[in-house]
Amino acid sequence: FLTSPRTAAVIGAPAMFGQPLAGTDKSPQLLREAGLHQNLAALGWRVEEMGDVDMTGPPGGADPAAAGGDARHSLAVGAGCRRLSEAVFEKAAEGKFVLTLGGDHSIALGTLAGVLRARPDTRVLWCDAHADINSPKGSPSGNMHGMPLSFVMGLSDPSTVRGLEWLCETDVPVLRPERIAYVGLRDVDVYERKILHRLKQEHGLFASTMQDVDRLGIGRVMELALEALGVTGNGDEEKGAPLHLSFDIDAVDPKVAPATGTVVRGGLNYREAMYVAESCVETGRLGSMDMVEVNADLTEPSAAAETVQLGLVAVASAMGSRIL
Ligand code: NNH
Ligand code: MN
Ligand code: MN
Ligand code: MN
Repeated sequence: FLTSPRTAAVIGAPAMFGQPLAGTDKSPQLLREAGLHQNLAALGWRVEEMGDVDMTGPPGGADPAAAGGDARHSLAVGAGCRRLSEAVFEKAAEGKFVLTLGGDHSIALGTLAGVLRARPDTRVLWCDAHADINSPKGSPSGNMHGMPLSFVMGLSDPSTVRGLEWLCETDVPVLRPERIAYVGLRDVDVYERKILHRLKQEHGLFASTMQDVDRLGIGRVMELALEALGVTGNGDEEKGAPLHLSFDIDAVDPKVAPATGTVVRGGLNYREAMYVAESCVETGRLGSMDMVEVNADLTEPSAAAETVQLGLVAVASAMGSRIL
């Protein structure tokens, strides 16, 4: 599926309407300024910078009426993700590695729609403290960064949410539960727990928690996750499904990644976070990645810079950076 080997398209998705805190919109630029392109070039990538997608809202401006309710700011989230999905689709279809810089995690609605349309066999590794599988009705917050998987997996009907109608009108295959694996979970809502239990029982969904990391170690957890996804990487580049890594920085412990909107203690340590990225690239199947939820406005500058740096090294690890 990577027919344009070693070419990475970098897409900025400066979204902030999937959650209430301003600042996630600055991350694409901060990641670039911290040296993203130089890092990727040093790893041997040809970098195609696509600039930022407009994630601010529908043409004609924001819709103040959409601020409240079950799916807050759905017009803005929907319009931005529609544009993002087109950009991701185009680059994925060109056979390039697609790196999307968020933005809050609602952008995964756009990246997954685009990558699934171009590469229908795609498997997803979701590295996050949260499950992001709330429905608009089930969500306690109404924040759409907690919902992208519900729509992409066909558990909520996009035609019922203003701004998301395009998702059912576009030829996007549904992401089946067998094709997603969670790592890092430790803050799951009541409604989400029901969904995850059902999907586990009925479809063998792989949903690991921090307790599994404690018990088995990150090495075994990633082995099981990739096995469940069927991307164990036997070196055959022709066969096997593509892998997408959606990396929410809040999967990492707040001591290591403090600059993010919904911190939850007890997360991945620095090496465990790198290991997730490293084991994804080692499959030889990784073709796209999101780096999301970095919010440099929420901490003092040095803590923010460290979080941006962590995002950068996680991307580098996923794109082939080696210790030896
Ligand atoms: N589950 C909560 C919600 O839906 C929090 C989601 N926050 C995230 N997700 N950062 O990754 O509102
Ligand atoms: Mn998330
Ligand atoms: Mn999260
Ligand atoms: Mn099934």
